[in-house]
Amino acid sequence: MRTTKARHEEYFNFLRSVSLLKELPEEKLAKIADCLEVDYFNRGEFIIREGEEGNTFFIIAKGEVSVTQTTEAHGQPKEIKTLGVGDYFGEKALISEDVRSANIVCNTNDTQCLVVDRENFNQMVGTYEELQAYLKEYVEELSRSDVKRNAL
Ligand code: WNU
Repeated sequence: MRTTKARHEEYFNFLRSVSLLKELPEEKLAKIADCLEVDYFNRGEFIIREGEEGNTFFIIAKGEVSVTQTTEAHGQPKEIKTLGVGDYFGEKALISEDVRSANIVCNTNDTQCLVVDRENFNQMVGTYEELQAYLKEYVEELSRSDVKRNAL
């Protein structure tokens, strides 16, 4: 049997390895480990669809996903990058208060994502100015690359 405590420790240790969160104090990481959910996906499943409303932030604990986006020039979404363990996604809809701006499609079976809801995301980010500034900057950069590739 895997106890609640063992699971908590596992998530805590994993969160500690995520570069985005490296500046957060341990108590904060422990809180996040307490409030996250785990979601499982198989190859081909959409984790996020562009245009939908979204209230969650994801960190990949296992597996790989593709980021795809529809542009003016193509009817089908095109892959813009892949993300793996320790990478994260879904922050843009939360930070820009907008709908999802790209698709996230699962590439590998038994992919595991740690999921943080908007309230906990705001608590995680809001109290750390550097983290907030970093993500805001990054999200603005994403918007600029969306414009460059003529994303719809
Ligand atoms: C991109 N354009 C857009 C990625 C993940 C985290 C950071 C890049 Cl800090 P959302 C769709 C998600 C979006 C981003 C992710 O896809 N994404 C991109 C792009 O070029 N989105 N519009 N590259 S990977 C990535 C930086 O997380 O958040 O909630 O859902 O819009």
